[in-house]
Amino acid sequence: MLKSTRAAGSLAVALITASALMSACSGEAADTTATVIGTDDACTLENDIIEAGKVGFEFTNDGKKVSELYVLNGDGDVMGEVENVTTGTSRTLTVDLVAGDYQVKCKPGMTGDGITSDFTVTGEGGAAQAEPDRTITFDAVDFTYEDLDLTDITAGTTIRFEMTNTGDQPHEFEVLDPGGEAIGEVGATDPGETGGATMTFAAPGKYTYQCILIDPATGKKHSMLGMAGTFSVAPA
Ligand SMILES: [Cu+2]
Repeated sequence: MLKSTRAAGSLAVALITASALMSACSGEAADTTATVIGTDDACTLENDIIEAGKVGFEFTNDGKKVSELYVLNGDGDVMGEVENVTTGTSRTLTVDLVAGDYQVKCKPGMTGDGITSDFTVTGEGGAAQAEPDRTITFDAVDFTYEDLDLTDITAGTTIRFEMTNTGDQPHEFEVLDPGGEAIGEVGATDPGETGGATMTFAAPGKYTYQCILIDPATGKKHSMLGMAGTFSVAPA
């Protein structure tokens, strides 16, 4: 893939390295900001080479549909997401990134495969994702998660999830913390495929998991058809 944006001058326009610019709307201070403009048929990242560290992706939805923004690593793992970004509004997604190849993905209408843009992270900064303490392997079928064992998780644990789709529709596995914020997800995974994600359970409490892809036959989210549940994370 051609990465022709070598001209540092044009990068500086879109890349603003000033923590002072980060507003209080994002819990985490970013080292760098990057701008993503989503429409109903495009997902435009204004710079495709980004310095390693905490990157604040300022996502503006210029489309007519409600949208989402994801950041994916080279393995296709979801590194972070913001959902329910309505027309004409902006949200910031802050993700800690080490050097490597990544994608941003906009999902207008919050369904389907979404639209991606590639980018590269360079430099020495950033914190690598925590090494998993263990792996939980399970299946997704239409419309339930099979062999999903979410018992005995304590706060501070990092878990690798591996989901194999043995159903007929794409499925995802999104986890929300006790405050309702997404902490990670196995992104939409096609039938016959296996998707993965690594998530750290920072706080104890009641977590939720769900698949909110839409069933074409009923127009309902899979979560309403059985692909949802809760589990407890015990204090460390
Ligand atoms: Cu599903």
